[in-house]
Amino acid sequence: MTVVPPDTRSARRAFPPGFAFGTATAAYQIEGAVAEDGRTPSIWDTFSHTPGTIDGGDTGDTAVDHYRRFREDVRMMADLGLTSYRFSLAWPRIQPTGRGPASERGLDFYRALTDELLAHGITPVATLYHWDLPQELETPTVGARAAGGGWPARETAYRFADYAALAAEALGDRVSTWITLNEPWCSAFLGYGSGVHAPGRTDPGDALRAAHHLNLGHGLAVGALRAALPASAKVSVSLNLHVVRPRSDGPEDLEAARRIDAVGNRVFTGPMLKGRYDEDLLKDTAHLVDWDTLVHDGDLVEISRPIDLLGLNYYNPTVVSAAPADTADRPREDGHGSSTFSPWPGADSVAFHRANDDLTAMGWPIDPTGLSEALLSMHREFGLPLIVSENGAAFQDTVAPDGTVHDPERTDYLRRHLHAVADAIDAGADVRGYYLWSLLDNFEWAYGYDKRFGIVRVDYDTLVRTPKSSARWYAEVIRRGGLD
Ligand code: IFM
Repeated sequence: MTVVPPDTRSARRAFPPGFAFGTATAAYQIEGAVAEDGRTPSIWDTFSHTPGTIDGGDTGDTAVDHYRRFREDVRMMADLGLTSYRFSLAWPRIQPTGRGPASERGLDFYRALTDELLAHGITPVATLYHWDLPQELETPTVGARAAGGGWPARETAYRFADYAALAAEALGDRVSTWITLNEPWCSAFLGYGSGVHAPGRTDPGDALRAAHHLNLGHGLAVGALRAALPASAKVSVSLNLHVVRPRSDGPEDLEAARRIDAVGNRVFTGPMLKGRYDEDLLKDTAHLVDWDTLVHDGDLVEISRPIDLLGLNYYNPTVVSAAPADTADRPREDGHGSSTFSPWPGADSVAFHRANDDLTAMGWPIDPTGLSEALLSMHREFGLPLIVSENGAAFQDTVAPDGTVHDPERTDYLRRHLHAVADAIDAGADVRGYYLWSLLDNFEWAYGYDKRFGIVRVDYDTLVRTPKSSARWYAEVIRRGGLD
């Protein structure tokens, strides 16, 4: 990957006409109302209610009550001037058991939300799966299999495609851009590998099986969306591709980087965008899974159905080296939570390092050059139009006595990363939009509510929303259509 030097010009940098300035959220992180209107538990409801899984014992039961306050939230988006909004559909709201017909009450919420967005001139972008698998598909209570479902089971991919069809049939007249999966790496490797995400399983073979079935689910869902949507609709996927940097040019560190690139990136981009799993990935993981049995004839054709847009979620680069033998068993500092089980099957011999000490509240190093690199490398390798489907930062915000929140670190992070997007566009990448993570402070998965990513503060006692100074800054960028 080529490092793009930061832009040193002070002139105004405009984004291309029609560039989407958005924010992103996910259903379980903001909606609350988990038992409302027929919604059933997802794996995240079960996981977050399991003692010891989430910091502070937090759950998404109430989250920020977006389910009831969505009109107020859309008004706020309109006040900020957002041109687009990326949200996720809760599968257990739309198809409560993960099978069978859609729940009209569940769909009504998304009909109302998208109507409200459109009425305010905000383009909705819907993600089908942001991690909230119906619990009934993880541990079926009926049917032949009483346990051992979830993404390691092939059937889940087919259920996902059915759900995609139901969602598209109901909302296809309002939503023109669809994202199949959000960060399937997290679903597979944090959910079934390290176990720091729901459903909290820790089997490297299952993690790889989950990855393949997420790929298959994506491909089947692309087919289902195309069948249900008008030809003008855009179909995409959001990948948290790891910008992997070897700590040195030594062969062992290059080998560490190759392994992480294989199981962090190419495990998804290979089948989805090239119709193949790379030989080195298959070899690295052959002792963990029987790929010949796992991948059926025709799967790769299904998975590589063409998409229109590639979504990139970027937060920080990943620096790796070969690990000395005696450190291989220690919990790793790879920024993905603490577990003695690895989310990197086939890469036990890799050590993770911080790229620098300029850290967000997540402990993630701040390095916008990684965003330009990733966009350019995706552009060169796949030639697809791109969106930044997530980018943002958690910081410990301080509320002033008058209730305002001044968050210059977040503004600086966003400014530098938007410049990195502009750098990539200048260098030839076709980037169509930027979705800031996140609109509101919300439930940050295993970290609970302690980590605040929002440009709008949520008081968790009163649920009152207060735009932070970063929100006012972003509104100004949108108003001008560019950066100074
Ligand atoms: O909050 C998450 C989001 O759900 C997926 N991408 C990363 C964000 C920050 O951790």
